[in-house]
Amino acid sequence: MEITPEKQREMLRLMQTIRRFEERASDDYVAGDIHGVVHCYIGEEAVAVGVCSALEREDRIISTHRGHGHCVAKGADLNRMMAELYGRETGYCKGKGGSMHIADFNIGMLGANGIVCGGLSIITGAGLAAQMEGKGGVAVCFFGDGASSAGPFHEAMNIAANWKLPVLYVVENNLWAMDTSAAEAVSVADIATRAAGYGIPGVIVDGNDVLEVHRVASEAVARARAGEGPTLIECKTYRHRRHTERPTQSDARPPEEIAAWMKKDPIDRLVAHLQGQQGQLNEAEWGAMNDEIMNEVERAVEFAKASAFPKPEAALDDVFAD
Ligand SMILES: Cc1ncc(C[n+]2csc(CCOP(=O)(O)OP(=O)(O)O)c2C)c(N)n1
Repeated sequence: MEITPEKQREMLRLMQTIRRFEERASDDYVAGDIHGVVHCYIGEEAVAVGVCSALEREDRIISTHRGHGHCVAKGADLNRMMAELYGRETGYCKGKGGSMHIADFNIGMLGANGIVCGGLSIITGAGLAAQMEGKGGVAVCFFGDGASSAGPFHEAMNIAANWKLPVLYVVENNLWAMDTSAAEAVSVADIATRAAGYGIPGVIVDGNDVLEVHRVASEAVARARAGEGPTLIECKTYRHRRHTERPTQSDARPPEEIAAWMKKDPIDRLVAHLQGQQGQLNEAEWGAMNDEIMNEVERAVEFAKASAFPKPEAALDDVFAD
């Protein structure tokens, strides 16, 4: 299906929003204004945006420790996101969750998750819920190559395949799980081939090509809505940054590998594509879009800084287990 220039520009805006939001979050984290830990999605924006732009607001997604991109792509509010990173009571979790625990059920964002592979079982349940609701909803799980070797991945794939649940399992294969390379730790060259073990389609896509990701995701969404069951989509991509933004964070990746992937930047590629199509995006429009995004991020930081920290007496509010 044709992706209109308007939709492509919207995808670009979302990808650039993720990037600028995270660049600022990283700076503020290093400056000591944000506590906990920040994992950046920079370099992988085409996956979240390509997939989420194939979804409806009611469709549900679940994310990982590297979750800001999925939140933005699904329509989360930047102010509340930044306030959460800043630990303020106006944040999505009233400032008690931080970067790895942003959720917004109103937009179908079931949450980021600090437990590697923690989202797989939850989203499979969400897929079952969507099937039982009978309204054609789908559920999408984003996870990493590292998570694809953990037990819940295989259990989830089996049950979703068996019950034909409307789920997209989207593995973001960025070649590394912290300092462990997928080449060493994953038993197959292409994680998508694991789908064959469960009798479902496995698709490999260039995860830095947002239009291709969108096309592949749209097909899987159509299958899911038609009751034909889950799809495993492997997006080949790369993170531009180290595993976390901690100044002391190690990085085992070869510099030449990083340099090669920087040349495949998903945002540069979409800009070049739009500029190549006469009149779809000129330099002034791209500059204006970027300025608007920078202002939006700045406003989110101001919102966060003007918000109060949660009160000590609220420490046990919203605690569901003890
Ligand atoms: C159950 C569990 N084990 C280990 C960790 C520590 N840990 C955090 S991120 C990470 C690597 C995850 O790699 P991957 O799934 O490929 O995602 P990526 O970081 O590459 O996006 C590990 C081992 C954790 N958070 N949870």
